[in-house]
Amino acid sequence: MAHFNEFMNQVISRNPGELEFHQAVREFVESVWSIYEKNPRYKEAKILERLVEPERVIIFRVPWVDDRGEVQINRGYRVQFNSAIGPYKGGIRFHPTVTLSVLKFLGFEQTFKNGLTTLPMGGGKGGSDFSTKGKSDNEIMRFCQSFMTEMARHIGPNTDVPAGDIGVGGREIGYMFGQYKRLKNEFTGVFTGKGLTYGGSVIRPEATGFGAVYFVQHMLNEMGKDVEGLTFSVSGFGNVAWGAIAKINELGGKVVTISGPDGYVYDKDGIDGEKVDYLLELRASNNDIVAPYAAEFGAEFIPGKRPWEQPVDVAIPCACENELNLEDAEFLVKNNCMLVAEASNMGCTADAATFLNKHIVFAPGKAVNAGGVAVSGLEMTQNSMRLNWTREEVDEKLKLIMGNIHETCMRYGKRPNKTDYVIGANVGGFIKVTEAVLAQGVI
Ligand code: 2IT
Repeated sequence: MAHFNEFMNQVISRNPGELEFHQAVREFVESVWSIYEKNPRYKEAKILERLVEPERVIIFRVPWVDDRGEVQINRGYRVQFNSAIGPYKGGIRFHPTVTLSVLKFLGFEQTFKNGLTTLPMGGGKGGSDFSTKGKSDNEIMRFCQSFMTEMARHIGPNTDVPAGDIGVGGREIGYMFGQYKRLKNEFTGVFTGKGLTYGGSVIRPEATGFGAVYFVQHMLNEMGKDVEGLTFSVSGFGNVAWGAIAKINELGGKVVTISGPDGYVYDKDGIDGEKVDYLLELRASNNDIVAPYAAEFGAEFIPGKRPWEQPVDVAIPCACENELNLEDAEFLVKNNCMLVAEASNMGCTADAATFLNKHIVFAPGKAVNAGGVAVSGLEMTQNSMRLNWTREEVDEKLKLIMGNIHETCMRYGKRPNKTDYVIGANVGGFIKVTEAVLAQGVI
């Protein structure tokens, strides 16, 4: 392990202060280190040293004018992490917590996640410290246009294909896609998550949540169990939570929590029917709070807390990185939770993930949430073919892909009494990307 520590020290000193990036690299490299050590082909080519270095990082000024006529300045980024297996692919995040470190961790994770999907997509991520909270539609449009005015010169349907992420949904994608088309005078599949009237794919909004639940279904089946009759806690109230909740209901499970920056909602009767649609209204309101749900449906609202203190069978973090810490993990295990699946990227802190992986069944974001980017890949295919598949066709492909990712995790992570999904996902993604990097020489 001495060499591992040396390797990590180098990563830390080359990327000072980038804590989220260090965390993502450490978790990944820990999983693949023994394979790396044993394989002279990988070592001589300095594969790991290359994989932790983004191919390109673009940082730019995003000036715009608010509704009062005041000039505002935000910072924009696109991290083009790895293009070994396809054009850079990954979302755009608009949130005040966006930093270079956050986007590098996300771009790094995205590279291996995309490798797991079996589709030809490299890894990238972008965004800005801009917040849509409290902004008018016109302000959001002006910001998106300014952001795209710079980003347009760095992306393209065969170069880099962004999508949504936290703070970037159908509305923001529409504005950015529109500006790109106007600047380039080209109608191409340069963005995924587009609206259905202009090249978007059915099921893309639901895909991350649906895919996560398909993955959890496979995990449960391995344990001789099923979604039906189980109780779930979910965090967040955006796209991912919404899709997951809808699918859990469809499969006969019950979801009792959602959460926001203001606290969490406990709905003992289950979040189903019109309550699920209400989540879309909450997000569209631009207020970033979940308390109104409790008032609307007579549920309990617990301010300032996270949902992991509630006893459930399965917990699915759907909000953001490091949203479930060791204390939360200990609570869950003590309350007999049997499975935690990250639908958010790096949803658990490092010590929480280690604890959960040791005591119960745990799966990391890059496997669980890959359904989102997988349907983005299917949107790219449909755009290239200039046709649209039906809901049934896309859903069938999404199910197949999630099943394949689960199989990959089993292939590399199967242990005598349970599957180590962290090892399985990291090694599966590593081998796919590494073989492509090796074949293309020192570039
Ligand atoms: O984290 C993710 O995988 C996403 N935000 C989706 C990326 C994509 O290109 O659809």
